[in-house]
Parts: sequence; structure tokens; C-alpha cells
Amino acid sequence: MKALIIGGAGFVGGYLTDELLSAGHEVHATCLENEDITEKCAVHHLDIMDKEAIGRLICEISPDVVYHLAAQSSVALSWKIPQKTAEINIVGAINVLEAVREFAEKARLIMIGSGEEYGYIAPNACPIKESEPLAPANIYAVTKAAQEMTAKVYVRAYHMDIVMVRAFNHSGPRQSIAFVISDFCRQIAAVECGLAPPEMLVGNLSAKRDFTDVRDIVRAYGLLVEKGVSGKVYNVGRGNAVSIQYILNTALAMSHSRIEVKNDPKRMRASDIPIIEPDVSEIFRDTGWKAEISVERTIEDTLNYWREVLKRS
Ligand code: A2R
Repeated sequence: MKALIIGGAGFVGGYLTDELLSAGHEVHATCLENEDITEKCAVHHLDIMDKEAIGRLICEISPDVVYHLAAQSSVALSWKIPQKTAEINIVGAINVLEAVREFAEKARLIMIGSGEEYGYIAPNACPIKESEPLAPANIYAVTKAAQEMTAKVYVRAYHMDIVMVRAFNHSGPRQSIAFVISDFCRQIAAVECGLAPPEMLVGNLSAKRDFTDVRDIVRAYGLLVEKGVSGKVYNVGRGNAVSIQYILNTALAMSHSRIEVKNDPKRMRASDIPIIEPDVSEIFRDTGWKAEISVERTIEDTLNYWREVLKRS
């Protein structure tokens, strides 16, 4: 199968490239001009704001499947650059939809949205089913909900083959420190290497979130291409939320350094939702997928990754 990953230089894109190559697929991946990307697959420079360029690329490759991962993916940044976030995540997604419609109408398109789309959910709404109304609580979430709604319109109006995903928190080695597991692990590794004082800065520890290893996430995306139902939306996550306190304790227990935990007001969010946990029975029913890698292993691998990176620095 010929796969095109749009947004291949990102955190998930690298893992998805490896997953698809190891399954024997022909892989093409796009990145922005200024980004580094693995040479393991065919690489194409593409800005999704250039709709003619996407059309040319899809026409040239003629993919069987397109994974749309390119995004402004930071919630924090979406407050600072709302217009740009909307341009990339909504107009960019429409450019991708149009290009696939025009030049690869038979291709299966996987649109990656987010668990953030649910937004203000009541604690008793957990585990959250796909049928739960969307009430986005930030600009990023609004754009991902808009992307998904637009994709549904293309399914109905043009009978396109599109599977939509709402991915919950995912983590693993190489993730940016804007995300909590990577942030904690990097801080611990920095203390161990003598690059930082023996302190750990933390935000709200009581919130519960659903963490899945990125290697499980890309396996889910591959299975959704094979077995997902066109036009359907799937939650992708573990379905078992844990507190940030648990993540912290687990990461600290993996270190021999004595580290003092300190509250950092900058890391506190005014409206932190107490628990976010998906119901993942739909993806299990249709594809047999469930998360296999434990949260503890994700933390251990991420900590070892940062130890290696900081040792070399
Ligand atoms: O923002 P950058 O320079 O890191 O580049 C990101 C890229 N990207 C674009 N690609 C093409 N045209 C654009 N106008 C454009 N703007 C940004 O998309 C980055 O390389 C990639 C997205 O990767 P990450 O930010 O690392 O996200 P991650 O964790 O791989 O998530 C993949 C998907 C995203 O749609 C998330 O919103 C969703 O899963 O959760």
C-alpha cells in the first residue's frame, strides 16, 4: 500500500513512518522546508497552506491512504496565535480534503483530531463516548472540532472515504517538553546530569488524564486504515486515566537522585478539567486495538531518552 503522511516530521509522524515501513508499505512523508525528517522514506517539502502544492503532490504520488497529521498542535500556542492556528488546522485541513477529493478520490483519508474537542465535560461523563456533545474549551480544540465537522461534510457530500480520530494524551521518547511526561523526565535527567538543581517544578497534580504510548497510537492509526469504518469517529486512548501525581511519583521513583518537588504557578491552569478519560470500546470493536504498552514503560523509555540526550549535550 502507498501511504502519504502529511506532517511527517512531527512527534507522531516519525513513529508512524517507522510503523508503516516495518509493515512493508511504501511511505511518502511531508515536512516544512525548515524541518528535519528521516531519510528512511520518500520526503517531500509541503506547506499545507499552499493548496496547489498539495494537489500537485497527491496527483504525483497517487496514494492509497493519506494520514493528515500536520497541525499547529499546541493548546498553549493556540491562545497566542489563534488566527494562525485556525488557518493551519482548519483552512489547511480543507486544502488537504480538496486535494484528496480532486486527485485521489479513492484514497482513504485519516484525519487526526483530539480528545480536547470534548472540552468542558462533567466528571460523570467519563468514560467519554464518541456520542458525547463537543464543548471545546480552547482555540486548538475549536479548530480540531471544525476540522472533524468539515471532514464529515466531505463524507456526506462527496462520499469520500474518511476515518476520523480523537486522540487522547500520547507520549514517548522524542516528545516536546510542552507535554507533562516529557517535561518531568527531562527535568529528572537534567538533575542527574548535574545540569539543574535537585528540584522538580510542577503544576496541578490532581488532574487525571489518559496516557497512551505513541507506539500504540500509531499502531491504532494503521489498524484504522485497515478496519475502521468510513465516516466514523474513533476515540483513541487507553481508557484508564491516572493522576499527574501518579506520573510524577512513578518518574521520581525511577531516579536515584533526591529531588524536591516545588509548585510552579506558571504551570497551573485556571480551568483544569479534573478527569478526562475516553470510552475506547468503538475502536476495540471495529479493529481489535487496545493500548498494550504500560504508562510505566512509557515513562521509563522517555526518561532514558532524556538521559541519553543530556549526556551527549
Ligand atoms: O509546527 P512545526 O514546525 O513543528 O511543524 C508541524 C507541522 N506543521 C505543518 N506542516 C505543513 N504545513 C503547515 N502549514 C504546518 N504547520 C505545522 O505539522 C509538525 O511537524 C507537524 C505536526 O506535528 P507535531 O506538532 O509534533 O504534532 P504531533 O504530536 O505529531 O501530533 C500529530 C497530530 C496533530 O494533528 C495533533 O494536533 C494531533 O495529532 O493530536
